[in-house]
Amino acid sequence: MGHFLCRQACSATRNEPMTEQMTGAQALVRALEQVGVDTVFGIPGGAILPAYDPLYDSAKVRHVLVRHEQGAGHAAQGYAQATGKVGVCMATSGPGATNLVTPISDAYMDSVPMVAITGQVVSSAIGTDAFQEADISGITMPITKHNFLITDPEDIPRTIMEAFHIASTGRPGPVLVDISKDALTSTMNFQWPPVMRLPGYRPVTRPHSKQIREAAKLIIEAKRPVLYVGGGVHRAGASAELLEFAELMNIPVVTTLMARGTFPDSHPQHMGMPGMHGSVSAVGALQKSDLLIALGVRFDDRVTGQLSTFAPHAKVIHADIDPAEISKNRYADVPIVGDCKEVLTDLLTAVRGDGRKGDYTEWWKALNAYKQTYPLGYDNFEDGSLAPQYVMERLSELVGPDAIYTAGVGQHQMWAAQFIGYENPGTFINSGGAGTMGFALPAAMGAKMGRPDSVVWAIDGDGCFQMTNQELATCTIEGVPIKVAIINNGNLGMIRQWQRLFYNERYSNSDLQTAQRIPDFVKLAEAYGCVGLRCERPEDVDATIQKAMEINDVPVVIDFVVHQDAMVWPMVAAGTSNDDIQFARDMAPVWDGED
Ligand SMILES: Cc1ncc(C[n+]2csc(CCOP(=O)(O)OP(=O)(O)O)c2C)c(N)n1
Ligand SMILES: [Mg+2]
Repeated sequence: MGHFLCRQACSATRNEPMTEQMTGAQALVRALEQVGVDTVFGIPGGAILPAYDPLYDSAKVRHVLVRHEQGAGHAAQGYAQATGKVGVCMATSGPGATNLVTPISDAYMDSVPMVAITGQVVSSAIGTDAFQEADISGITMPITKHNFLITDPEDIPRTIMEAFHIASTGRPGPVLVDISKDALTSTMNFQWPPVMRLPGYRPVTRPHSKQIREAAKLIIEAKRPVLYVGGGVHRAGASAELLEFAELMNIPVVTTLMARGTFPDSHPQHMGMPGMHGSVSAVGALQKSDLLIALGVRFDDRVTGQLSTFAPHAKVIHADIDPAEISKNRYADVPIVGDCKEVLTDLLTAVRGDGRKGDYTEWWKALNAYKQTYPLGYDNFEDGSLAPQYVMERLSELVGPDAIYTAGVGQHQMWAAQFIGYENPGTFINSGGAGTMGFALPAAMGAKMGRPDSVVWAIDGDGCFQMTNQELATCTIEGVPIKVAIINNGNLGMIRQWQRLFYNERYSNSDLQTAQRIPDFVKLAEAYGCVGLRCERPEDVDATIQKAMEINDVPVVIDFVVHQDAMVWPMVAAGTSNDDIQFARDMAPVWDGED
């Protein structure tokens, strides 16, 4: 991501700095062009309106008019994750800006490079409860990597450059630029390139050689090492180095929800996804390990389960570009601050230099036994209704690993993580940290706009879909032919699952009544100018997917009507130990040495 900015900045470097008189609004658009922005998702309003006027003339920046600012934010996230560039969204002051809060917080949790630009009321009115005033920089202070309030137009070009630099370097994240209306309308001197003023912002990317040596020593001496791989490895673009290192050392790999595809699912060393709905083999590998090589991970509670019993026998090497992550949840015996690509490259050199390799014969025997004894599975229903997991398996088979998949949040998200085979980094885009319902559809739109040649499928829940489906209008009008697979179980399924397991089957407010076709998703799709398809029986799944694959001029929505009682297994109940994982209700694996 760093290259993106450098390339833009360098291309703007001339002998004479460019100086020109213009309005702050014109300067904003010019600065966006200079840093290489080609797509902005947003909705205009009073305070940001001055910026929309020069935007109308820009030949370089395409503005996509969304139907809700939340859609703009998630589209920017999808765009960023599909392209590796910074995603950009724009909104007006007050309610426009507050509608961006959810995607900003989502981007913060998942380290997505994003710049959000908001209009603010005129500077003389700030703090007076003026019409459509909200203190958006105050509101987003804890959920942005950095944020700015601009009231002087002269600050606009420099701040835009800084915002893109901060968003895309170090640990990526969202940056908010709030600009008062008078700063947009006043005249200023535009100079490019500006000089950034970011004293103290110097992310460390090169790992310390002493830490690398320590890590290499532990790895060579370990008996049961595991590579615990998170989203940071993908953000660093380090999949090739990961594969090389894992194969050289013959170490098993688990990929978190944010790292699906960073290591190929089909690889014999892949143990699966760890965590609350992870595979027994991945969870078992972590629990029985004597050394976690944790790369770009956060030791999130959804992965560790009860922290005090997580991987109890393991020493920890923890590499992350953000020093604040290290030893935050779990003590790191060998902390390494650095970019995962550089960490893996240096580790490769260190272990090659040493020449020794660990003997993991016993370890692999145990791991392969976990894999064979407890593969992912599911039940089909005797009444001939559709199992959602079967839909995922067929999508995986027919659509394949070259497509980009996005997901909402809930059971369908977990099934998409479990039953679709990912082979390529960045092909599963979902809301991991925040768990934001409504993420899938606008994120798919953004991903498709960033990578128009890729096939993009949104795997959505019937609940999630009802939160952001209005962006289908945007997709149809802007010519963004995404495909949406609604896993329609008629319920807030993940809520229903918890109520079934932990609340005595008291299904309080989780029945969406979608089974009565309110709304009718096929008609809704058609109302938005999309093709709507419905599939209710296993025997129709392949033909329906194939039909959707043949339509490439308009968005396609498939209403997969599935059984309401399908459950996500395995499961580690919240707050309990990973050792108590169940692969089906009241069914626990038998670990070595147990009866
Ligand atoms: C914005 C938001 N509100 C509430 C939740 C809590 N929540 C998590 S999963 C879920 C159910 C999602 O239902 P649906 O989209 O139908 O997916 P399913 O679990 O049925 O596959 C809810 C309400 C959330 N994650 N996000
Ligand atoms: Mg549902």
